[in-house]
Amino acid sequence: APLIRLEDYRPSDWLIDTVDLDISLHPTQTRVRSLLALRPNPAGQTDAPLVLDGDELALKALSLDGEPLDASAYAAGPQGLTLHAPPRRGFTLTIETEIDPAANTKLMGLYRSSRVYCTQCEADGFRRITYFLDRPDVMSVYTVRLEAAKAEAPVLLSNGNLVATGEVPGSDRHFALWHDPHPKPAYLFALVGGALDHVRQDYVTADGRKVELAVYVEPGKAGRAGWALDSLVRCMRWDEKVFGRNYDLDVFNVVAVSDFNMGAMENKGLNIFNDKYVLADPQTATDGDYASIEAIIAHEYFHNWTGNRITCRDWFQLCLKEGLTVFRDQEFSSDERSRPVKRIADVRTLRSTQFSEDAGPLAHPVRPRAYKEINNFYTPTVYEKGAEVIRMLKVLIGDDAFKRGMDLYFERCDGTAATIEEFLACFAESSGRDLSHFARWYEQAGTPAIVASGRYDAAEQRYTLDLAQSTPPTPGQAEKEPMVLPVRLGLVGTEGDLPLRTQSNAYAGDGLVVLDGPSLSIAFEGVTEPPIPSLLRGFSAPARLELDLSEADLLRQFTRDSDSFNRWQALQSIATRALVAAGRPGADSGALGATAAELGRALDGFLAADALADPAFAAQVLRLPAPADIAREIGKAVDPDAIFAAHRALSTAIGSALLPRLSGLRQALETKGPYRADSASAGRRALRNELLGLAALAAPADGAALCEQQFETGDNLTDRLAALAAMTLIPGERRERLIARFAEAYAGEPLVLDKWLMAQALIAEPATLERVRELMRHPAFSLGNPNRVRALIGGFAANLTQFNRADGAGYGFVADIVIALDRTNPQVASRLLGSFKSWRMLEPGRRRQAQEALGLVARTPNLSRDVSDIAERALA
Ligand code: HT7
Ligand code: ZN
Repeated sequence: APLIRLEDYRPSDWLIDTVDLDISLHPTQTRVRSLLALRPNPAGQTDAPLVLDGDELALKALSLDGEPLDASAYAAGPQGLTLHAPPRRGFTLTIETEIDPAANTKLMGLYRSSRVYCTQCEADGFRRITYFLDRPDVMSVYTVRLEAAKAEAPVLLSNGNLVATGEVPGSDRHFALWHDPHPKPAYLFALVGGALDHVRQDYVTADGRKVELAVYVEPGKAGRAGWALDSLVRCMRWDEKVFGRNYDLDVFNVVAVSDFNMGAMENKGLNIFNDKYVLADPQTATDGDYASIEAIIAHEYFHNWTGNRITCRDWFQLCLKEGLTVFRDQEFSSDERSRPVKRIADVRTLRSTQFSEDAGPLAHPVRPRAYKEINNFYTPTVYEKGAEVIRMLKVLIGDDAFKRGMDLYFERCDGTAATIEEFLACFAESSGRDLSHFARWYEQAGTPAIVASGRYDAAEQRYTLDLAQSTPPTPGQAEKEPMVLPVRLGLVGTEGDLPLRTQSNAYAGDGLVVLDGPSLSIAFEGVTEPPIPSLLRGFSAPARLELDLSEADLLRQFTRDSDSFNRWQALQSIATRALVAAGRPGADSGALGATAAELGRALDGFLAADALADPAFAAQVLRLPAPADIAREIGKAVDPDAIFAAHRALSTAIGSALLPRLSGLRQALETKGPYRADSASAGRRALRNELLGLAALAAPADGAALCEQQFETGDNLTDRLAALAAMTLIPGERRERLIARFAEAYAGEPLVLDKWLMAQALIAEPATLERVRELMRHPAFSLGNPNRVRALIGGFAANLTQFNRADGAGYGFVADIVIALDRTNPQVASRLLGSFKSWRMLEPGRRRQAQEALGLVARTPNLSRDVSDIAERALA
């Protein structure tokens, strides 16, 4: 496959002002008639042929300005349509294609999901519906007529506003006509047709527009759509208040489908969702699901301004919409819930997904410079690191200049397909700052490391802080330049934060130091006692911090720091250090005991004093870094079994230290009355269930009884699933009984059974591989549904010890599934292959096995571009 390069970008030679689509839906023979109003682009080449994109298409008819075209005037194939000598003026083209939605297993373009017609066009799925200039900088006004059998598809939806509906005389069919006045790229086109139930609500925007909001779901599921609709209303108000953005159509529809390659899609006025991120009631969704639904509904809605009204010039600019929109949804959730707890959760995700991507062969810049398959760049780096870059920008230029920069961006770039350069120019202007160095965040891959050390001079009452940065090499970028790193900091004394005074006062008066060269030294004056430096407060830069504080200082920081994030981080650092030491090859695990005792004491004291004040925060404090985070910290010759054993030992020891207070605390945390999804209630359940997990490890017999009791008496999925998850830590008959009970209780609930599949796939025992193979034959599983695959096979691939079995059987199993799945759904297959991204850090035996499995995939004939791209880059 050819490499597509950012530097090769050229404007389109042709523009398409309007598109009139007439789509006659049929399960296997859908007819698409497309009338395009084309004209030469003044910015393009005037003598160019017209080359329209296609993918697996069959041309049925073609005419120019209403006249059928002679066969010599064009060339048409499944992958494109070329007009050799188009007129050098505006003209219309009418193209008829026929497609087979039922046969579309790639779930890109028009497909069927449980009898519902739906589309997914980002990044390049529109070309699977009709020949088109399928690139984001070609923006057109769409009018869409949909026609279908009334019985099969009583609901017919597309983008924009509904203009007309009616019967097709003399048939069992009907039609709906939609018009979207906002020019948009083809990737935002969508249609839905099917028998769907819905819930609806009227909404009036801050600028007075009446909007009909609706959430469509499979028949019988409307009772589970309320939370999504409620979240939609809240995020619309929030965007008005915080970003001054109003909605701009008369309708906003959300549709949930059960077969979807990703989480959701922001099609203009018609967001299509994976039903996992819409459907919620207390019996079938967890607190985590409620939070994800709220966040993803907001994310897709926020795209209306950051993505749709202002879209991307080309796919290299993907982070322009994705990073910014993730930042916006994170801020929304922070305001709706607890800001510090949200930040901690986001940083956990960033470290586990993005830092690991950055540390391996698939590392790439936030704005990649080249790609073979764009679908492989919807990554944690583009999304999560992209959001961190926006967050840093806000810290660097301040809230006020950030807000003015955003306003300028909305004003200046509205209706355009923009670039990162245009985005940054708005903030350079609003802040009066030169952001050219900061822009390196978009170009340079890898996670910077900050090495910090401090010296206290008691006589001079001076504390000197030395900071240095470096970024490790990544594929194609051997040499790294210094980054602009905003380091929020404080000095923590015995009574809390000390005042920050420097001789020049050039730095740090406001607790912000910008490390933008290789190193920096700052002297703080008037420091009356030896302080503990609290660096990267709120995780102010996506970097690794190396700071050698003693265990005693970290414990002190945990109790005294005014920054909640760094309080949490202090205990994480203690645990990480101990686990790294104990998990290294040939390590002596004896040292772990002392740390376990210290941590146990600290946590016991903390729970006694603070747990009920902020249970959600306490739950985060109790949760150790994941074994995979420890593996990344160790970084080479990793032995997953050793790390896992150390992790288990530390968790068990902490559980033992907390046992005496466990049952009293669990009782005190019990939520009274019927289930409520609010974040305070969720926080109490989170801490209670964290304690249940520790009980299962520290006192398995009693723990198993607690799990059984919680499962049988629990009135919500959060508690019942937590009981199952804790029970999976306790091998034996009781576990198997609860697993069976769970399946019985939730038979017929595919989204709940996904969690059941995943809980089993994550069991850290050698029998898991066989269990997973068997579960593949369970009626709840299907290789054809992405959610099922991600739950069972993705769950297994995330199981550190079992995916990375020393005998290589885990790798072989996943590789075989990738190869099989590639024939039907390359996107899901290539994401699964991404599970191999950390193979190079393993000890030699496992490394060899992983390399062999990757080689097996890479050598398979007729691989998709998606899978071959990942295999090649992983092996390079
Ligand atoms: N913008 C959406 C991306 C997306 C997608 C990309 C490739 C293949 C399928 C897809 N479904 C959705 C999701 C988002 O970030 O909002
Ligand atoms: Zn997005």
